[in-house]
Amino acid sequence: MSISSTGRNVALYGRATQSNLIDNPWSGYSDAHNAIDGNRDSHFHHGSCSSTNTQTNPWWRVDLLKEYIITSVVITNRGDCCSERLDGAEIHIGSSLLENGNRNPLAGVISSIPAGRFQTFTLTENNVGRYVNVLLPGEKRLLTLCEVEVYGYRKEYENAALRGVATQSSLNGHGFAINAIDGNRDGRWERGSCSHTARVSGGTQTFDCNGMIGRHVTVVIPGRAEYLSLCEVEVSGFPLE
Ligand SMILES: [Ca+2]
Ligand SMILES: [Ca+2]
Repeated sequence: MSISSTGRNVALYGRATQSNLIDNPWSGYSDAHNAIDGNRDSHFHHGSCSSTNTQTNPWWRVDLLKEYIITSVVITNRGDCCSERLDGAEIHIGSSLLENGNRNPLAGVISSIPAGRFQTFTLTENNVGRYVNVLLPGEKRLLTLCEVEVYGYRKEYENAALRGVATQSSLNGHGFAINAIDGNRDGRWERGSCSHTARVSGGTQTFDCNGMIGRHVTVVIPGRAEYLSLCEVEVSGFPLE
């Protein structure tokens, strides 16, 4: 799995809870948070899996604290016992807490995951949400999850250039490179918000980059001796977290 195309496991920064906690000597091993501890260890007695009690419609939820566009969910099943218990579990993603988030749109269904294995659910729809729930519908069900990884990126576009660093091939007067990323579109050279030279047109043009991924944005006039003056360069995007 390429981090650059899927984002980071944002569940690691979230908070987990579940419908209840198993009521037996193993309860100390079964906290909801065990499913987002970054550990896929599937042996229940190693203490890195969550577990509810046997009940009707048990559920588990991670609150990502912010809304994300979620590209995939990776679920690790218990390895030492009872792998069939997870069969039929539903993955719900959304930003509502109605019925503890279990009414959010259905993003996938676990048909069966072999003992101790993980399964990746790649989400092709526009799955945006703050909450990821795993709901096990039915009576007398017990929900155990050894790890739930949620890959995605932040929803909001922002002008990423404002947090960047600018440089240029040379300097003319007070046309510092940083003037083109100061958040000010003012095109009047004398007001000190343009880079490099006084040759200013005043127009604004938007270029659609169609989802390109990158760290550097370069503006170049190729092949001839020329001045390059930029009053503002805004880069709309979101960080691949
Ligand atoms: Ca775990
Ligand atoms: Ca500017």
